[in-house]
Amino acid sequence: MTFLHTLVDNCRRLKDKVAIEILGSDDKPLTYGQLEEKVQQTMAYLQQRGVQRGDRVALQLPKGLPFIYVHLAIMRLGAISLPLNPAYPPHELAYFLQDAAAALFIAHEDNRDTVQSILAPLPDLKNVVYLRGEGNAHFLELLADVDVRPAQLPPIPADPELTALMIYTSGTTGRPKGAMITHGNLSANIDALHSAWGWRQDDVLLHVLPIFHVHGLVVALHGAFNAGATTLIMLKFDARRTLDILVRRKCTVFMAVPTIHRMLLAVPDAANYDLSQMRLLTSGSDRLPDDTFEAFRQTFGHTLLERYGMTETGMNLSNPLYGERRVGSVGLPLPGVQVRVVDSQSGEILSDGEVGELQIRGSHVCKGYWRQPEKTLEAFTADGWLKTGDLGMREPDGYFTLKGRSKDLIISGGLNVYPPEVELVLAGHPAISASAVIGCPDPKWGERVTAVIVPADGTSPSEEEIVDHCRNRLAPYKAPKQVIFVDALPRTALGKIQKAQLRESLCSDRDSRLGEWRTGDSKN
Ligand code: MCA
Repeated sequence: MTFLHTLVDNCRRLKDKVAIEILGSDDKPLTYGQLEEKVQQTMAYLQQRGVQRGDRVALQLPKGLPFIYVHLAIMRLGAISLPLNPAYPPHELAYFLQDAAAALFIAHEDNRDTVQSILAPLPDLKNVVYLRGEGNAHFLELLADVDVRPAQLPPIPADPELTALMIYTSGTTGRPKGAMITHGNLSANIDALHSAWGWRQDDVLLHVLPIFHVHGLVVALHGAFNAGATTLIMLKFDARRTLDILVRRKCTVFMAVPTIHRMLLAVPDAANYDLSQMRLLTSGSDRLPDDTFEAFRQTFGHTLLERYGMTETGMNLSNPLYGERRVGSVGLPLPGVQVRVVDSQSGEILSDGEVGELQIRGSHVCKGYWRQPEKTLEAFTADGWLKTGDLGMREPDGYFTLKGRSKDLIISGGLNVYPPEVELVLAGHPAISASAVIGCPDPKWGERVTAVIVPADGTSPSEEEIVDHCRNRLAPYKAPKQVIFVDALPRTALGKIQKAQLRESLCSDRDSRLGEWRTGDSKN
């Protein structure tokens, strides 16, 4: 029984119950029965477009019902759903479509120019569909012409090894890699979270996250579908509106990243919102600072439940629903998840209290990276443990604490930014002789992407010019929020840039504390 079997079962059982409501939209609330109907129509539509089992179907759509129908229909056909960030500039988009050898691309009309500019060298891409306007209306027009014969739709994929979803992750070296997430992985993780977080059919989830990441798509949306719960979708995060809806719509579940929790705390009269009906507020995708944890408890009377996950695995560790939610800890392994702490040099398994790399094993861990067998080999040990690149330790009572990263990674607002990717783009600017990209503590984003630049001889590039250069080539959140010019970069005897030294000398943690930001400005 996979996640999709449970969802279809819920659609039958809870036919008249609202599955999704898109807040502030003309689209009517959608019942579970209607969801199944639309997914079946979308399956038939995709079949007409030639989609077959195993095909990669890329979707770069705004948050909304068409995204959800298409994503579920792709997986139901045994094809592979490849959700993409709508903000990718042409350069990044072309890479993903080409690498995945996507057979069909469903995009939004607003992105037509970008898409058209990159189509020429994509021989596998047989078909591009553009959806117009906001909401559901145009997609429903497309579906209206489809002749659905349920008997001709394939059965729900039952093979747990079949890839259902591909999400790209970057890395410290080389090109982004598509993590192949199978039906078995999705089911294992959803089942573990269902019991650990006590998902209930009468839960109401307020969903504010993007749906092209594992957090918003799998943990939140699939989690609610699996439980037969109701999801209220906010299309664009707004802190005050979030608080307002949590109260007014009697939501019970909310999932977010520390930046979002800080934004809620920054609403001037936040404490006046009575969230006492809520039963679960989670935090993840980035470390939850102690002061945010405490401020949240004081302001809203709720202890955030911090958990730890990765695109390759979904969720691994979680503080308990009942029992101590420990500040600074990512909690205990979820059911079925094996976690160990290893000395990454010697491979030795470390004892409680010793800091090493966290390694993960279990049926929720992805089967590898799309068409990158050498990267897959590097990422796993011979006996199947995924090397996370995160440093941590286990307390004697089983709680795990993160202690840093062995990989060169910045987390900004819950989004991973790999410095080498930004440095590569900076290297293409003629007025830059050398650069290092580091994360400086930031009161809103957790870390802000900071570019340290040595200008080329005889040039004096402006900060704006450098940021624009990056924005034209990278998704906006990866572009530096700060540029610092220096004469030279500190290097080791072997020429390696000493980033720790740069962080120490150039990052001021003056404004990294929550209080500073809450009373200061809230600019990006
Ligand atoms: C938006 N901007 C950002 C970020 N988000 N800059 C740096 N880091 C960010 N995360 C920039 C935009 O480019 C824009 O710049 C300006 O901020 C305002 O954009 P806007 O969209 O209005 O921002 P916002 O609504 O305030 O968004 C902040 C946000 C968002 C809601 C915190 O970043 C967000 O949804 N983050 C959650 C990410 C997430 O779901 N991560 C899960 C992946 P300008 O105006 O200059 O153009 S990790 C995962 O899935 C694993 C499995 C896990 O464990 O969870």
